[in-house]
Amino acid sequence: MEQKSATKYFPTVGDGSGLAGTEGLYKEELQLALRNRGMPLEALRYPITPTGLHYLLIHYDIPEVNAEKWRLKVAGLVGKPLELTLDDIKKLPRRTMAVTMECAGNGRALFAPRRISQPWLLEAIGNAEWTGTPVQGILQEAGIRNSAVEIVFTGLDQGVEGDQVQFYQRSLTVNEAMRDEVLLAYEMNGEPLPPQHGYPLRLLMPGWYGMTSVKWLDRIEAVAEPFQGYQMARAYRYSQTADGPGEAVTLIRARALMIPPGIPDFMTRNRLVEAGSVTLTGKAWAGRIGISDVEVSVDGGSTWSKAELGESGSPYGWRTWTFLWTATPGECVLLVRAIDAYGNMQPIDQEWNFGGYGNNGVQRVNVIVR
Ligand SMILES: Nc1nc2c(c(=O)[nH]1)N[C@H]1C(S)=C(S)[C@@H](COP(=O)(O)O)O[C@H]1N2
Ligand SMILES: [Mo]
Repeated sequence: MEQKSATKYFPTVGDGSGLAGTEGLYKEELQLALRNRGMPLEALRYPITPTGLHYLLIHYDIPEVNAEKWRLKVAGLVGKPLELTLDDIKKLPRRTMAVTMECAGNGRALFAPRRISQPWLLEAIGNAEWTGTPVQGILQEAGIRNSAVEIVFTGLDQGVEGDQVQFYQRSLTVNEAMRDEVLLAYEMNGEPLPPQHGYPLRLLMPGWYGMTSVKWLDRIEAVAEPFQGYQMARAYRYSQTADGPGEAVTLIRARALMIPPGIPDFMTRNRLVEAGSVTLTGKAWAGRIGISDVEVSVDGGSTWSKAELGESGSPYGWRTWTFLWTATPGECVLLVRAIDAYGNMQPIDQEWNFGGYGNNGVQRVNVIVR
């Protein structure tokens, strides 16, 4: 299924290790950063992220799709292979959900050394409202066979990665794919998906890091063996080395983020805040696990206090937290951390891995109070 190539087509960026030190940024990282924008952290103020502020991650090119001609193919170990039009899919049971999406590479550029790739700091997030139909229904209609162990989702976008020519592909076990909340989504925030978010149809896997939510879906295939494509076997592994197998990256780890208070310095983004009462606020999430607490430190991490948690609206969406701070003149570092329902606390520094995945180390905001 995966198209292997023995050819090395393109030069390597950097010294060949795949890693970069803490100084500077390669032009190629900047090129990726300009294609894949992040959500400015002040947009944490919106309960539902406006479409134009939601982060983007596109490995290759945004494919051109003619929705009239487009069909979703459902194939492999099924009794009745399907070819569905967008209208066919829109007639199926419809569900709308707010879902926090986060790229597995969020925090990558805060690791030292860092993997040469999309250099996210903290902004690879968004919480849109997605509408679609459960994957479950389509697999049942196609008559998925008992011999199927995984479902492979293939996008229309093709590129070269790790010297392999490939379509973007990810798989899920049948059990995960059959969960109620897993959608084939055709609307974002009440509008048809925009090109950059997967028009006309994408997978939406709430609670998992974003790589699983395959955009520009072309086909869904039930298979008898765990799928070993590049994006499963090579990328998205927690590993200490470039080629170590490591553990698969799956669920979103706990994270809280703060709207940087006051006003920014243009260059450093450090903050200037007026002394007095300041309401610190932001959002917190932990994939499908849910948040139990959010804590704030206004003294660089020496002491922590509980923040107040808002309603948990959607089980897969973020929650608001707030904390009243009496700011006194001087310099300080503000921190915020989330604890998930299993008691996992965001670390100050997350354990390093080669790909730069799952770095939920706490946010630090440098502030001058005047
Ligand atoms: N077909 C396809 N699907 C894809 C990708 C891609 O490059 N191609 N990127 C994945 C990654 S790594 C992430 S984080 C999310 C980003 O979704 P968004 O751009 O809608 O925020 O889409 C995922 N789905
Ligand atoms: Mo991602």
